Amino acid sequence: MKHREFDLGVYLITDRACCGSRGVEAVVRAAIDNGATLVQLRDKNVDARPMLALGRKLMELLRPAGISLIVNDRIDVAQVLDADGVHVGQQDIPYPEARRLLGPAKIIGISVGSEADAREAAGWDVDYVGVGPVYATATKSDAGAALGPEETGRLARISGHRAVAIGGIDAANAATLYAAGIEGVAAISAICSAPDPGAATRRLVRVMQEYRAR
Ligand code: TZP
Ligand code: MG
Repeated sequence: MKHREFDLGVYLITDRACCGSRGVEAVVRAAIDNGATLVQLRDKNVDARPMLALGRKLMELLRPAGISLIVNDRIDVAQVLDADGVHVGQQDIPYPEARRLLGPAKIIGISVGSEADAREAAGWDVDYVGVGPVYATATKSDAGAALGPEETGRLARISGHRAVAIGGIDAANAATLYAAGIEGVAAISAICSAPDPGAATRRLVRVMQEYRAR
């Protein structure tokens, strides 16, 4: 069984601190109303129950919109929610074990930050790779050195998988990534910290659409 289709184009990753008093749910609503194509629930500092509670709310928003919910790190939370998939980093449960736990129908994305990561990913049947950080970012303290758009594109090609770029991406630099052959851009602060998350999403979506129209 093949999992459902998903669009990496403008991939919102949630962050409670960046969303602030507006709350994660309101930011996700604004983003999907303005063209975000995929959403990841990410929270490094929360227990399972509040994460499940938020995940349930996001599933209620996303399901009717036909947008997939990916859960960062927490395979158990993804299973309880029956979310569409998970994203696992280089220090998380390895891809083969994640696939064994989730089965063939779920979306599994993995992080790629080096040529070694990309080569390992090439041997796996992952659904997508998240390549980065492309640019310097304050959002993830252990993100590593910035790769730049060319190296990001090269690592994506080595992996042989659909790829989304991550790290310091906003509407001003997103075009460079699409031009480098990357299918989508993932953003935390460009959307979650924006004064108007809906308008910020729309700006990213416009860049994506310009590239897709070519
Ligand atoms: N992985 C690599 S960089 C990063 C993650 C989760 C943070 C991206 O956040 P921002 O605010 O879009 O730079
Ligand atoms: Mg992780």
